Amino acid sequence: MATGKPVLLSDLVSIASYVPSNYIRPVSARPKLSEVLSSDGSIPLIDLQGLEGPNRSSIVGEIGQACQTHGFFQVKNHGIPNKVIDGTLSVSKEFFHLTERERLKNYSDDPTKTTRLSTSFNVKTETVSSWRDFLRLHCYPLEDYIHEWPSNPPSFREDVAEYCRNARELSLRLLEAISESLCLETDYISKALSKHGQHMAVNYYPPCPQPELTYGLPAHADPNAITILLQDDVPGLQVLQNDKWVAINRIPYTFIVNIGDQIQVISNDRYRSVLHRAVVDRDRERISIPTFYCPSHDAVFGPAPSLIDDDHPALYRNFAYSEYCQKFWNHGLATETCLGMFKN
Ligand SMILES: *[C@@H]1O[C@H](CO)[C@@H](O)[C@H](O)[C@H]1NC(C)=O
Ligand SMILES: *[C@@H]1O[C@H](CO)[C@@H](O)[C@H](O)[C@H]1NC(C)=O
Ligand SMILES: O=C(O)CCC(=O)C(=O)O
Repeated sequence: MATGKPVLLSDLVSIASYVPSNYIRPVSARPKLSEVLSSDGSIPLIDLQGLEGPNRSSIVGEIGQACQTHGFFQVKNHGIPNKVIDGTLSVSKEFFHLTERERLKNYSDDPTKTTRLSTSFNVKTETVSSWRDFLRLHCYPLEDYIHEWPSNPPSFREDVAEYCRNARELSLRLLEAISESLCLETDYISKALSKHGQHMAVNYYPPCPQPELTYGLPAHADPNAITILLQDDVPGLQVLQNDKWVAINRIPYTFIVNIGDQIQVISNDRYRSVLHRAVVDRDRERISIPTFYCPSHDAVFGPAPSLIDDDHPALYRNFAYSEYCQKFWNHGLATETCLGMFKN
């Protein structure tokens, strides 16, 4: 760590006016930014206002439809106060603006650590790096992890914990709605997650002099159950829809939600865990904060029995989530998801 050479990308870029060779993707694997479609209207925006009222079944139906056709949707009137959103974004940005020495207190390249600052995706195994630094936190149960979090900026723990409690609440409401949309018991998915887990990444993408050569994060699907994405106003997320990359523009104070691999498995492929990626901006830094709502490691997954019949045979074998995670991290980020390894 004390080699004199910057460990984090954010400390390297202050001295680079070009993309160093270890960040450059082969020509065939570049983002081809000129071919990316613009988003407007391509991802459904769902109003959660009446989710707990008499209109529940129609909102549940909209959520199910979005999971089936897009694998992604946006939500408004989600119950997370604007000041919690603003506070989380601003304290996250402040963290990445602390001195290198201060940030490196949390540096580790060991992916098994429950709290760590690192760079790219998995520096130990990858051949090409990604244009990203990230702080990864475990968030549930909060009291087991919060003492490991950065204590600088001084309000970091309090602000981020408040966001985590809210994001968990929203995740649970959405998981209930998704269960119902599959005609499963309301708590079916929640029970399938066993003791539940909640992880968060605070992604920091510094400005990049040549965005067409590299990724913030290359295409991947999420291995967990459901992901809720908070982001600032700099675009960067792209989602694969009908074999074309679509750039998603943020609507202020909404969240982007996507289905992870475990819900695709439970749904026996009725719902889709869709590839997405992050590209970087020439002039502006970007912050994105996904909450990964997860099973605990002992949870066992397979298609829900009520979704299997002669016309819809079980597409996956049963497996433990711990096995899935191990395959995911060894596999690296790749355009084929890990789901193929668990097919019947
Ligand atoms: C239910 O949905 C209808 C149609 O979208 C809307 O007009 C009505 O205000 C909603 N009712 C409640 C209680 O949210
Ligand atoms: C992270 O840094 C804070 C200081 O900001 C320190 O108290 C905490 O123990 C560190 N956590 C880990 C896991 O290194
Ligand atoms: O930065 C983004 O918008 C996407 C982040 C993401 O996909 C991830 O962290 O897994």
